[in-house]
Amino acid sequence: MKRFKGNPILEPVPGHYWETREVFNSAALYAGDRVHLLYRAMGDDRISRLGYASSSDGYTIDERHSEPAFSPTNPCENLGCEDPRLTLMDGKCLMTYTAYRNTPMNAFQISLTQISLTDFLSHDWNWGERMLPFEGIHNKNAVILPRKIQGRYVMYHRIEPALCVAYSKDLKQWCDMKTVLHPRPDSWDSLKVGAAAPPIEINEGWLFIYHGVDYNYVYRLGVLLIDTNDPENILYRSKDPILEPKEAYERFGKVPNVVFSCGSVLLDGKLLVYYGGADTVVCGAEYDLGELLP
Ligand code: BMA
Repeated sequence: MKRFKGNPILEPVPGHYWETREVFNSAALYAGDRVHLLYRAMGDDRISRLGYASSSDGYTIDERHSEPAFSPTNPCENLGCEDPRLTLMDGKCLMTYTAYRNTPMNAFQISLTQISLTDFLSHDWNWGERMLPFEGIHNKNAVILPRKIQGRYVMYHRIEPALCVAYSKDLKQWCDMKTVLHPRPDSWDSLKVGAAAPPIEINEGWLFIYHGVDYNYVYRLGVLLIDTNDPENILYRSKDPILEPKEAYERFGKVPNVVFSCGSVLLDGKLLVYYGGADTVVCGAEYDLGELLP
């Protein structure tokens, strides 16, 4: 495990009203020879919007927009759109995120939308309909597999405290929900577990980074390997975390002791993992694929 030398790679910008306070928890997508990041940003109004930045090598940001790429529009997200995850499939970018609202009381749920890859790459933010796969259910951390299995989309999501799966033919109706991963007693992931980035297909199966929380509310990352054809069959779960808060930018910030990832890309045999440090900055860490696979 190696943290990027340039960490943090994104910090708040005092001149941008929507990202003056914190930037963190970034989705990542590799397309058109670039790594694209959509990150969660907060300003003085405490509402989460999504900002856009990109990189030609994955390590250094060489493009960053001054306006958000995605902002709340629905009443059910009037407190913000949080923790985006992007999946590229059939020329479309599917985006899942947490819709957070304060009416009639504070509540969060998963929302799902999409944009064509062409619009995404030309930064024409023509996002489609915002759908609520499990309307009214407190749920977060949804990721969609980049390939259908037996004709159905596969989503992992998190109903506290466990990681669940659900299936859909049309992205609207989701069914066959099941729990696939529970917290482990006396471990770094003893309180709750949830998806990090959407799983990546490799020869051995689906490489799936997940987050675990312990009773001290320390957020760490671990790794799972899932059966290529059976999303419910977990072949491997790392005993130890692969990344935990150690650096000052992970230990101190709005929420201390947090590494939280929503995006990773596989580039030249290296997994680049983008993560939020202490809910305040965007960072990166890399792994040789061989290191991650026991
Ligand atoms: C989770 C989410 C993340 C956040 C994490 C740590 O519940 O809200 O956005 O990074 O808590 O505070």
